[in-house]
Amino acid sequence: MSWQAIDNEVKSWLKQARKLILTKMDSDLQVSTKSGPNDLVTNLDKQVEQFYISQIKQKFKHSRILGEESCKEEGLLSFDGLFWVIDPIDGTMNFVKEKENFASMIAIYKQGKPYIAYIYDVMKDRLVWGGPALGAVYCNQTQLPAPKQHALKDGLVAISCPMVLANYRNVVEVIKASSGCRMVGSAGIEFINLILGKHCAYLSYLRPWDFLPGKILGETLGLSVKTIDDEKVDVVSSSVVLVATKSAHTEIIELVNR
Ligand code: 2AM
Ligand code: CA
Ligand code: CA
Ligand code: CA
Repeated sequence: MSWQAIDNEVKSWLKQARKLILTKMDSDLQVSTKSGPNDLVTNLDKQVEQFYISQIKQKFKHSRILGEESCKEEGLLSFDGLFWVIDPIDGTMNFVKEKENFASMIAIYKQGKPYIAYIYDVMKDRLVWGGPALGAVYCNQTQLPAPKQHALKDGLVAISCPMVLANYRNVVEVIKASSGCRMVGSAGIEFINLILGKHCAYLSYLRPWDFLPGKILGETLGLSVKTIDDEKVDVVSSSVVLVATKSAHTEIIELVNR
């Protein structure tokens, strides 16, 4: 099966999910909490994830699926078929409070290797997609150049979640050494900001469905995606992830671990 066949299907699912979200977000939104008051899930997170899963199961039989809101399969990367990672709505808090700055994301591995990924900024109707399958990344129909290798002093950094700020106190030095700090609240949108060359780094505690789509896209364009300790990111566990231009990466690792 060609990547184009997969791509046609996935893009049609993403557009259908967008329609569902736009139709229901103002009139039929049920919000509940998961691990605490700041960890939300809505009926639309669940509905969109179930929609993707049913489509994958119908169209791509030799598949395994890891979805944030439902199924958690193990032994994934040893699998020789397609491995799908789904984050139906990334930035659920933004979705509920702001009604913007959230993304729908899918990462696909083939025979254990990164293949193709999608980050869809739903409200901007902006789809960033691509990966090793095609050796390129696009924003809608436009092929993207590799992001400019901004050094830390010339770039904005995004730093998310209290856990990072509390445990890595030198992060303040990173902010001081940069052009400034931004916090969007959706890992997917943060990855888009790096991929489009708007920011030079993003630091956050993330789970596989938060970082895998952006990792596939970012690495295709030469961004560095490592743990805060400068280790390889384990693709099936959670870590404090640093996404950065190569030059900002070196400076940040030095500052944080000083
Ligand atoms: P989510 O909205 O899909 O849960 C918010 O800073 C970003 O971190 C979002 O991309 C959010 O994804 C992710 N995140 C990861 N773990 C989280 C948690 N326990 N609570 C809230 N957001 C979390
Ligand atoms: Ca969540
Ligand atoms: Ca997420
Ligand atoms: Ca989510």
